[in-house]
Amino acid sequence: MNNTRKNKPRFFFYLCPMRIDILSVLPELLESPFQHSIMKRAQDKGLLTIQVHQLRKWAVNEYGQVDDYQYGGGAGMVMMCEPLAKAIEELSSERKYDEIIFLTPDGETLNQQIANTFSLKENLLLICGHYKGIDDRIRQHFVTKEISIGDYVLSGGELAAAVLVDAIGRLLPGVLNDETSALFDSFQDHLLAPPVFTRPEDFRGWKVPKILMSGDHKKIEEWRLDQSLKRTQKRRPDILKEE
Ligand code: 6GU
Repeated sequence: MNNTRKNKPRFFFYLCPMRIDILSVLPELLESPFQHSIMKRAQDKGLLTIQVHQLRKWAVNEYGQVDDYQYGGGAGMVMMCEPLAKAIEELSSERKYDEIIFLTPDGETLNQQIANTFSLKENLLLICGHYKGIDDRIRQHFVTKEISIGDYVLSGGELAAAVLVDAIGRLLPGVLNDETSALFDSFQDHLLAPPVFTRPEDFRGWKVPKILMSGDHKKIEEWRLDQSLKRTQKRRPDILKEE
């Protein structure tokens, strides 16, 4: 059984933050994304620890080599077994990972449900690939999940890792100001979010829907649900759940 938050008493949420380790040859790419806004708050509150590790620390030689030509020929380098295996084994000796996730365009496409599931874990290890990818034996023997962030190719897994960490981090209890707000996100209930408005009531003659000013909370909720449904039907009929 994986070690999940599910079976723990609620106060453990605060004593037992999530930890995410990330293996990368470009750790600099992952500095800024977690130093602002909600990801910063999650870390400041002690709810999330993110540790980025330079894979070259486990390089095969003094030149910092972590990649090599691929067997069978062809352009592009492949990330070698040894640095990855050593890194994964060393990190795994310090804590037990619930999942070892490889970011790759041929992985399972990330969606809200996957983010929700990962947000219940305690320790995640993310592996960012580069070049032509990583030696397949690492995928076979260490990796437990392979995740893509969409059907397009990025030059490395770092930006995808940043997306995944953000999607997970904001779901951790206590991270969002108004904890209920993640419940009303687009995709959380198979619906897109309704349109939102703020001051002024009239901008260049473009008016805010009257119902939102009515103070009738029941009517407003009905209107929002109706807007969500219409939006989803029009834009994303594929996510509408049949109930
Ligand atoms: Cl996870 N990695 C790379 N390199 N490209 C991607 C991706 C991941 N997801 C979509 N494109």
